[in-house]
Amino acid sequence: MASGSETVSVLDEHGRVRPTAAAEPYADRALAVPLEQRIGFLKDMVMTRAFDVAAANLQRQGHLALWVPSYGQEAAQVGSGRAARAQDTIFPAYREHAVGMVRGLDPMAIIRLLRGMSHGGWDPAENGNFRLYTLVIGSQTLHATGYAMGIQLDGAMATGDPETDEAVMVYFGDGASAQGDTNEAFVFAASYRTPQVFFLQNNHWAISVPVERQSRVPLAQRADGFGMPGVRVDGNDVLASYAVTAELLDDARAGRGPALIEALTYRIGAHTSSDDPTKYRSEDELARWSERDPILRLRHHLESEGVAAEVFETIDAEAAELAADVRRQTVELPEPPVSLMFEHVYSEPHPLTDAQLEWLTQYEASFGGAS
Ligand SMILES: Cc1ncc(C[n+]2csc(CCOP(=O)(O)OP(=O)(O)O)c2C)c(N)n1
Ligand SMILES: [Mg+2]
Repeated sequence: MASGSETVSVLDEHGRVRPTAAAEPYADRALAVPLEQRIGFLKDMVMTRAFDVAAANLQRQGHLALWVPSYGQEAAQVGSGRAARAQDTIFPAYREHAVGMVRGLDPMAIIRLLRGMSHGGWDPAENGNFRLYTLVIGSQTLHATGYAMGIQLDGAMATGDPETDEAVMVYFGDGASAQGDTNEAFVFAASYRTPQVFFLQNNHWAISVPVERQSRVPLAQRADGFGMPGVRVDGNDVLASYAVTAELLDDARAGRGPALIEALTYRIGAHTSSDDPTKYRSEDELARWSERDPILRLRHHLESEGVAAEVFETIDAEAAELAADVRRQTVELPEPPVSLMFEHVYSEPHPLTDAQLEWLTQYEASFGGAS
């Protein structure tokens, strides 16, 4: 059977434990996740959702230049993000807010980026090796593969020590799967057997282009042609997402080569705040996927495991607090000085940028107010 033709799922749509046939190699690992950790997954997902909704509203109120919603993709992101080890390096695209948060990134760093206040975002070394967002579709797959080749050259893998062996995980979308960069990254990764996992979130849309335009076969099957395993996972099932990623990252760290995961999920929100999805997708489709909300699924599962109502109430209250805090901090953000955009163009002072700064400073002063 070609890999990727079946979907790994452990929780069904109602949150019941019903592993599919394809889940067989991963089910033990998924079901061994202690209840406390499953509650932690729910908290990660609920916190990210609250952050995402607050940020989308802030954009609508004029406080952010742009917002890129993660709404609906929380299980794919939290499951995979929590499967990575501290020493692993993560290359996101631009929608992976949940992954950033589980790696310890202050969500205000994302806010500052999308308010246009910072020109990169954060220092990955101080933020869980969570590298910078990239809007150039698919480019991060090459960065990730290059980094993974570096790990190989450094001998920082396959030593047999799970505490220090490193791997890389790169996130990208169904649209990015059709980019040249991504396919070149697959070629290099497979032929050099780099220690990395390609985590493809198939959220069914690349802005207004449906996934059917990207491929005639399930995207996970593409891995076969490059010579690496491809696994299709139910991306709205956090336990499946966690178990498959943990397994394949272990393989990568141990020197057993790269793999492709296709996580089936759905972008419930707009592509970005500049997009109007009602122009190209049906209400029925949206309603069908809204019923498969990954947070509700995990919540139903935890309820059936006997988790008390107060636990959910506490999580919801903490999430509301985070959202309020993000709103408060955002409206209080100071305007950055106009000089900031010139400061990081070159590492040394440069006469051209100096002249431009001088001109802009005088121009701002011509309005009479403080610049
Ligand atoms: C190289 C490049 N081409 C085109 C674009 C414009 N663009 C921005 S997002 C996007 C769609 C990406 O879809 P997908 O990879 O499925 O990711 P998603 O946004 O669904 O998470 C495109 C074409 C871009 N940013 N970079
Ligand atoms: Mg997509």
